[in-house]
Amino acid sequence: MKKFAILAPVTLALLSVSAHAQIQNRTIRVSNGVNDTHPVATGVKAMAECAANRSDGKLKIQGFWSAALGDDVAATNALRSGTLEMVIPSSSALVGMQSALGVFDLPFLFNNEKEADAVLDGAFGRNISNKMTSLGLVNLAYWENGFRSVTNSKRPINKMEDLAGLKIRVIPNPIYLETFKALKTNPVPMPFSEVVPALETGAIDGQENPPVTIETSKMYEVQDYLSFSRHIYTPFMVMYSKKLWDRLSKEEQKIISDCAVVGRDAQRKASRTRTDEAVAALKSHGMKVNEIAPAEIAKMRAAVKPVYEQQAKTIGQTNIDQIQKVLEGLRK
Ligand code: TK8
Repeated sequence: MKKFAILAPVTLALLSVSAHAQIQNRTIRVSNGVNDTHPVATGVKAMAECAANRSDGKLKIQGFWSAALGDDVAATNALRSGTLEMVIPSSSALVGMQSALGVFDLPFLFNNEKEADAVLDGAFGRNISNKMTSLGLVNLAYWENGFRSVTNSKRPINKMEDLAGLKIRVIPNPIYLETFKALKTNPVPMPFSEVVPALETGAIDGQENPPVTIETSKMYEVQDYLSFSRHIYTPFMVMYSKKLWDRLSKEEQKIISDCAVVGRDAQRKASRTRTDEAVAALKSHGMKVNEIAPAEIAKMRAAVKPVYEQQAKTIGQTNIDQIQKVLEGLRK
């Protein structure tokens, strides 16, 4: 008893000294494919402020934009080899590394953002995040890219048949390819950083992305029509290099993972408030924007339904069953 009474305060003092020393001066680079005007920049700013506040300015998170450190795949590979700290890619771009991520690309899977948030922030999302660890990646949070719609330079898409024959750039992965084949387009897979130049030269007729990405990437300069297909919801993943993560102290890890969630909330809020503003801006730049009648969307849904079965081998039937079960539960 006596010994404890003397030792306890000493131990406590030592603990608090070491806790302080466990936060070092660090610059943490975070790579992005989108521009610094995208809502992701709002999220990175919130994440960086949070990390600075909680570390007395020692942890500095610095955003890099427009694929300056490489596109989604290249930058993610840099994390795997431990030469870059962080990346915020679309999950869809990484299906070649982790095929289970394809589950999020199933067409017309989510009905709204609320469903996406519940799935991504819940047990299903965590289970998918855990699958990234063996690849040398620590997923800290899911942010929002959003519901994707089709743009092109030829014609408005009012009915499913209007898509036929259009050369549409897709994210390189089999779920996108098969979805856009089922819609009778000519899908052309390429990394995001090549899309605007390819639209400019006319190598492709169109592409598909959420309105905020279309607007912040200035696609209105090279595209005439935006038609709201809202065919796939894409999350962004906020990942840290596992090699470098393992060199951080527990305190540093805690700050960065908490702040990725603080950033998430700011990012999703910005993404949602800015969607309508982006559409208004696209119109003011001369784009023709149209809704697609529900009956036509229903036809598209039916046309792409076989993709669920066709891609089960890639994605894993269990993953498809699990996510549908979660969604059914949410829809009750
Ligand atoms: C940005 C990409 C992009 C995505 C795509 O790095 O490739 O179309 O939607 O926003 O992740």
